[in-house]
Amino acid sequence: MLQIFGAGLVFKCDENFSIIHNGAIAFEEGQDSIIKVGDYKELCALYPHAQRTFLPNGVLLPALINAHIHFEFGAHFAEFSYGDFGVWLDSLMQKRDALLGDGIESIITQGIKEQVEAGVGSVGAISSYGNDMLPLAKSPLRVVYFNEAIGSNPSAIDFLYKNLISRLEESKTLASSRFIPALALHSPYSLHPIMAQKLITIATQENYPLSAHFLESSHEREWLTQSSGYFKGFFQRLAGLESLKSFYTPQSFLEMLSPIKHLSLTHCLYITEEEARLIDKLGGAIITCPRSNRLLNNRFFPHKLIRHTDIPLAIGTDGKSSNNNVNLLDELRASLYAYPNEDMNKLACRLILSATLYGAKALGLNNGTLQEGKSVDFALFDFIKPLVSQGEALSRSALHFILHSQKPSRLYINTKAVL
Ligand code: MCF
Ligand code: FE
Repeated sequence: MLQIFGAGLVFKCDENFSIIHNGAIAFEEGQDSIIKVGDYKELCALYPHAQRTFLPNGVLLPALINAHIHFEFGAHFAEFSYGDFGVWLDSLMQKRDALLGDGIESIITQGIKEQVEAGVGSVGAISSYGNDMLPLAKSPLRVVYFNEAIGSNPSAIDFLYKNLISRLEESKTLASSRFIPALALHSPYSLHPIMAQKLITIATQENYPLSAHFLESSHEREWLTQSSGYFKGFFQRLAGLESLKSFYTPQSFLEMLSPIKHLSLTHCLYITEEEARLIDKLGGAIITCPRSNRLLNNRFFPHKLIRHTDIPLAIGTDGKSSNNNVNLLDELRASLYAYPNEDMNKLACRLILSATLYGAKALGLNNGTLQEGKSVDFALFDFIKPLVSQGEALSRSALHFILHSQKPSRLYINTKAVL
């Protein structure tokens, strides 16, 4: 059965942030490929037998993409300390075991529900332990499932590597167009190069998306460039490690990632312009998590760093260990207030692209934009009044969308109605 979904405003989420007034998309049920995007009336004339839905006050846009989220970190309430990465990490290490107690399933289910109810269709899920694998595979979400590797102590590497490979193998048995196995290197300060190299080889051979936390804190920059500061004490306390030297420089870490096709680096709060150019050369994406960055590092990603590059800037909520919730619409709202020197309407358009087009680029997905041939992943939000009145510029609707959107009235993922 052919379906037409339309709205008073359609955000195509292409590079120019084109908006169609009274637009629509057409697709065949069960076929994950948009057939046509255009004027609602024209589509109705073209496909007279299609089933139609039209919301005159609504906004139709690609289902949102939360490019970086940890579903496993959520079993706590007001337990972590914020304001500095070292203070946060110490508080996390102290409470780590308690985080993974009973009830983890319901916490993950709650996180999935929060995604759907914010209009999120795809997630980049960073999995530290594998507890979120089955719930995510069974969920309606499109999931790029990043099996995360961590471990700097050479004596533990064998065990940690085997554990990671068994998680990866399990995730491969669940692979589908909606569940994509992938790999994550936790960060340059926490992963031994032997393990990193093995995983990069696997990701390259199998064409897995690969993600890493990168230069999130000033402490990380100090450790990578001078092998001193907070992390020196951290490793001494952790394992009494002998070789108290960083495994990489920022540059050597990035260069090691050069064979990866779908590369994303999360946070990047402390990269230099030169490192940004290198990320650009590698074809990498950056994922920013603004509320987490404010809480842990007192900083927002400086947009000027990537102004002269083609780096896609995607957005994520991070996990509940560094946020009050994992609602991507709240993340967009918070971001509006993070850049007081930027033009508000232009910023709003860019933020919506970071949650759609650039999220898809970061994760290597065929969605995030309403265009023929793209996946049938879309959200339809309804409002009590149109977001633009007659004679006003359509582009002002992006800001009002971010301010007022709560829960979509329809959400389709992989051609299936989820809401
Ligand atoms: O992105 C934030 C902050 N930076 C690094 N790691 C995490 C974040 N949220 C959760 N984590 C997890 C990470 O996956 O923390 C654990 C790892 O399993 C401990 S090491 C910081
Ligand atoms: Fe994270």
